[in-house]
Amino acid sequence: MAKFTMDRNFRPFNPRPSRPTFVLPAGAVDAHCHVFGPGEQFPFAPERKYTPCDGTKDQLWALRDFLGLSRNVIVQATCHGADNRAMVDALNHSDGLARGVASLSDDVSDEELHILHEAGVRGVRFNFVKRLVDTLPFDNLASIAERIKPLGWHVVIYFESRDLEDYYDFFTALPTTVVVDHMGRPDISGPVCGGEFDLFLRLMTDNSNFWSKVSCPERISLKGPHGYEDVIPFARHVVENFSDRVLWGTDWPHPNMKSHMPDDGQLVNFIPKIAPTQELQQKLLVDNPMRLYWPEQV
Ligand code: 0GY
Repeated sequence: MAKFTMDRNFRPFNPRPSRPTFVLPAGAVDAHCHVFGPGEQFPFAPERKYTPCDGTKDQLWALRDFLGLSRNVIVQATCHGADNRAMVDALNHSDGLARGVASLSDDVSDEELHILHEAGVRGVRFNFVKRLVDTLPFDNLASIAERIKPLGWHVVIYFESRDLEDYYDFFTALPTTVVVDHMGRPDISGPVCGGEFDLFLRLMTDNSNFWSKVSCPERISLKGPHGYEDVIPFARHVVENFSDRVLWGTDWPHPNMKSHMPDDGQLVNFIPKIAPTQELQQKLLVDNPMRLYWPEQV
């Protein structure tokens, strides 16, 4: 049985988050979270760039219930490579309350796609963050996108803002709905409008098949753990301008956080700052994720 030791600089998640003061609407979805292992049961991938602590499905359900969430979208973490077994096991033990986003190799079989779909996978993630993965060539990714399109799946893309220009044409040629992780990791030292963030806003404005997660203020903030105030104008602008195409998630168990480990209760309290009305909160937390991940129940 494989034994894994978490990287020395890997920060484990906060086991005792605060209880949020913001009361989530009924049916709220955490649309970006992961499971890690447990490594002994679901080994981490040989090609991984980090070895995390375990973050199990039962711990994820406990967090969901504690925060007042109802459902999860579990995004395959890079430490598991294209071996989706830990994520699929979580989906299969979720009583239908979790859906998934997989990582695929380009030789994935039709049978495997069928099994993933049956388990509740509704998207594939293409990751362009170099510290996390060796990304497949564009041609291979394009052929994966063509394969998953007939299943009604979407593509989730994770990249850093400085790379968007290089990837723009590839992204906009994708044939499905495309969901951007964490607003494309903006450099928020610039302005919301009139600086580097303009390219991301153009991507969203000119391409109605693009959605964005307004998640991870803890990764984007330049100020650290005390409220993430500097992220608010960026995330709020995205929520207000693309209200039917935004998603929110905790990003639990928060892989590779170096500066601090966020308090998940505080992340929930951040929501009304970026989605200040009940109508926006309902779209961000319930209506949008339900339309994308549980359309048969809408
Ligand atoms: C995130 C962010 C990160 C990690 C991963 O799959 C992953 O390993 O996505 C990161 O290190 O920025 O969305 O969880």
